[in-house]
Amino acid sequence: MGNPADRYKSGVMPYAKMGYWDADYVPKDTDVIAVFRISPQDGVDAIEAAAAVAGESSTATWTVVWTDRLTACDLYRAKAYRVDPVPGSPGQYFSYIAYDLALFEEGSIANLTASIIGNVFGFKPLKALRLEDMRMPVAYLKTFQGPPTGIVVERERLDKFGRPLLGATTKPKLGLSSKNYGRVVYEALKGGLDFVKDDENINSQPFMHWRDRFLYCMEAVNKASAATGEVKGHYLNVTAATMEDMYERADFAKQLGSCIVMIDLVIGYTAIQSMAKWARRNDMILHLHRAGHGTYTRQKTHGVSFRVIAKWMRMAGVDHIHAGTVVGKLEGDPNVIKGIYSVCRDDITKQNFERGVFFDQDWAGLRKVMPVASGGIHAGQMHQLITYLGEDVVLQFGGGTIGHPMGIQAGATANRVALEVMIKARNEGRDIWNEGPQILAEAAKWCSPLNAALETWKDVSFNYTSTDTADFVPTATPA
Ligand code: RUB
Repeated sequence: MGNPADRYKSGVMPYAKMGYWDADYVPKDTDVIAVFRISPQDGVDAIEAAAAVAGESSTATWTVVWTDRLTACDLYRAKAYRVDPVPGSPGQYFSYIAYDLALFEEGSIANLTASIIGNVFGFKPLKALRLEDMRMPVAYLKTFQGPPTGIVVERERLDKFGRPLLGATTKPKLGLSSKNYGRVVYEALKGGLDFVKDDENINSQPFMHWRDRFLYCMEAVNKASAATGEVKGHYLNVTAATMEDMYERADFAKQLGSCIVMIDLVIGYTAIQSMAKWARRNDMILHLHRAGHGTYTRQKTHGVSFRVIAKWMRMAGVDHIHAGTVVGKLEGDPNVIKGIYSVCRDDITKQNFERGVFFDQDWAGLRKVMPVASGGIHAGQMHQLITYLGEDVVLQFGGGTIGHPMGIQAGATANRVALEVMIKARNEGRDIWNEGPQILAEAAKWCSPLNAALETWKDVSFNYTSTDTADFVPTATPA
C-alpha cells in the first residue's frame, strides 16, 4: 500500500490488504500456530479466505476501524502466511496462521478457543472450515497444569506395569438399580479387569441416584480388590449440572476411597480445567469421556479435528482420554488414531503428515495422558489392538465383557487371559499381528471363557469406510 494513511480510510478493505496475509512471515518459536482446512465459497480467493480467518480469529472486523491505531496492531494481527491446496480435494486449502503469544491469557483453554474457534466457523465467505492442527509454544504450555497424575504415576499407584490396562463400561447404559449396577462392577473386576466405568449418560437419574451408585460401586471395588489382591477402580462419573454438584460428587468419591473420577467432555473447557485442579489437589486420576465430540470432529471439511481436542485436553489436564480403537464400532482410521495417540503419549510429537500431524510439538514436560480404546471391541481382536495401540492404553470391553454367554466374570477372564497370552507372545518375540488368532486359539484350549468369547464374537467386525482419514498418503519409493 503506497500511502500508509490509506490503510485507515473508512470502508471495507480485503482482509489480505488489512495485513492479515504475509507470505514472508516467519513464525516465531513463541507463536501459536493453527492450520485450518478452508473451503472458500465459489469465487472467493483462497488467500483472501485465509486472511479473513486470521483476521476474524484475532483482531479484525468486516470494516476498517481507526481504533487499531491505539494498539500494537501490527503485532496483534494474526498472520496467514501459507496456503496449500489439499491433495486430492479440489476447492480445499490448508491455511497456516500464526498468532502472537500476547493474544492469549495464560493457562486458559476457554480464552484460546474463544479466538481460534470463536466466530470464524460461521463466516459467510467460507463454505466450510476445519481446524486440523495446532502448534503450541513451550512458553505457553508452561502456563498449563497438564494431567493431574500422568501415565507413570498412575501405573505406580495401580502397581500395574508392562501391559495395557483393562476396563469395561457398565451396560445397559441406563436403567440398572444401584445394587444391580454394583454387582456388574464386582463381577467384572473380580473376573480380571482393572477398571469398570460409568457410561457418559449415567449421572443421577430417578432409577439410580449418584450417592447410591457411588456406595455400591465402591463396595464392589473393595470386595474385588480383597478377593484378587490387586488395586481396582471404578470411574465414578461426577458430571452434573453445576460445578458445585461436581465438586460434591468428587469429594464423596474421594471420601469413599476411589482412586479415580470421571467427567464428560460436554461439561466444557472451564469445568474440565477446574476438575483437573481438583484432581491434582486430591491425588485422584481424572478420566475424560469424549461425549459429544463426534458432532464436530468427524466430518473432514468442517469442525475441529480430534487431535486438536486431544492437545487441548492434555493442556487442560486429564489423565485418561477416549482416543479411538481403529477396529471397534466407532470412527477410527488407523493413521489418524496413531496421530492422536502420539499427541497423548509423546514427550515430543514429531510432524507426520500421514498421521495428520502437521507440526513438531515439544510437550514441555507436561505429563502424559493415557489413551482409552473403547467401543465395540472384544477379546478376539487383542493382537490387533496391541499392534495398533501399544502398551500405554486402557482397553475397554463393555459389551465384550458383559455380553459374554457364561456371565460377566467369565467375560472379564476371557479378556484378561487374551491380553496376558498376547503380551507374553509379544515379549517372546512372536509376530502377534500374523500369529494372533493362533495364539488365542491355543489359549482357548485351556480357558473355556476365552473359547466362548472367540466363538460368540468371531464374525463381528465393523468394516465401514472412515470419514476422517489423513490427506497425505505415502508415495511408493521407486526401487
Ligand atoms: C462402550 C461405549 C462407550 C464408547 C465411547 O461400550 O459405548 O461409551 O466406547 O466411545 P462397548 P469412544 O464397549 O459395549 O461398545 O471411546 O470412541 O469415545
